[in-house]
Amino acid sequence: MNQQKSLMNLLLVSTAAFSGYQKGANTHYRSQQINTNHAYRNENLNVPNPSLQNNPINANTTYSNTMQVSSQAPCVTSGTPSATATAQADNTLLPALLAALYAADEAIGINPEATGPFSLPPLEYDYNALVPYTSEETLRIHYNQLHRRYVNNLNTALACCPEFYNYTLQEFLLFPDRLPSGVQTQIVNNAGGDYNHSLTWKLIGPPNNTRSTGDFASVIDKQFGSFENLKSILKQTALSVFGTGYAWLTLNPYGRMIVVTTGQQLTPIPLRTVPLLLIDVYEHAYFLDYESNRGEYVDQLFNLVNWNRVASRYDAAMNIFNNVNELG
Ligand code: MN3
Repeated sequence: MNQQKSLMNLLLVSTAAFSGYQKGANTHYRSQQINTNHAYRNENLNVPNPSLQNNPINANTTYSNTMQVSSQAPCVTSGTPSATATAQADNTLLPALLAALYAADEAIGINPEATGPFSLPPLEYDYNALVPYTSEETLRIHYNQLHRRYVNNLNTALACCPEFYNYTLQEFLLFPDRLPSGVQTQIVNNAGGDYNHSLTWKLIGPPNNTRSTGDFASVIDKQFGSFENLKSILKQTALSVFGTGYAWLTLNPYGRMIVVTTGQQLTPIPLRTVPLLLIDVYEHAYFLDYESNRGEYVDQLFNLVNWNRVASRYDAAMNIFNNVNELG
C-alpha cells in the first residue's frame, strides 16, 4: 500500500512538475502525459525504487546491474555505465523520464506534443546562416531533403497503424516494443531521424561565442573537469563512431551527464537518458564542406553550438528529476 502510494506520488509530482511547461488552455499535452502514465501503471510500477532516495551524485554506488549492450544499443563512452544500466532496469523512472524529455524539448522551442501525421518543423534561420562552418548547400540538402524524407517515411509507415497517431516521437523511441513488428524498425528509424534532426536545428545556429554557464557549467566542470575537456571528449567520441551515427551528451535521471554514441538514426532515449547535445557524423552533414575530415568538421561545428540552449535542456530536465528525487 505504501509502495502504491509513493508511486502515485511520483506520478503526480512528475506530472505536476511538467505542467509548469504547459501553455495556455492546451490540455492535450496534459492528457497525453496522464494517458502515458496509465500505461506505465499497467506495465511497470510494481518495481521498488530505492535508488531514487539517494543523492543523485552518489546514486551510482548502489548499482549492481551489468550493462547490456547489443549491436543496436547506444554505446557509453564516458560517464558511469553502471548508472545507465540501473536507469535502464528501473522502470519506475519512466514517467519522470518522459516528462523530462518533453520539458527539455519545450525549453528550446520544440513542440513536444506533436503526434502523427508529422510535419517538417520550420527552420528558424536561412540556409546560409551557418556559413562558413556549414555551407548553404549542405544545410539545404540536410534539412530540406534528408530531414523531410525521415518525416515522410515516418508518416508512410504510420499509415498502416493509425492507432499510433496519438504517440509522440519520444514515445515511439521509448516504447518501440509496442509497435507492430512489421513496421517497428521503419517507425523507430524514421522517428529517430525526425527527432535527431529537429534537435540539431535548434541546438546549432549562426556562429556564436556561447559556452556553458550557470549550474550547467559548474556540473560540467565537476563531471568532466572542464568545458574544454567535455568538447574534447565529444570530439573523440564522434571520431570513434564507425560509419554513420551520432555522438551525444546526455543526462540520466540521477543528474549525471554521460557521453554516448548511437549508430544510424538511433537515439540514447532507450538508455533512459535525456539528450542534451548531439553531433551528426553522417557524411551528409559534412562531406561537401570537409570531405572526409570528420575531426575538422566537429572542431568547426562547435562554433555553431548554442550552449545556452543545451543548458536550457539540462535545467528543464533536472527540474523534473529533482522533484522526483526529493520525494525519497
Ligand atoms: Mn543528418
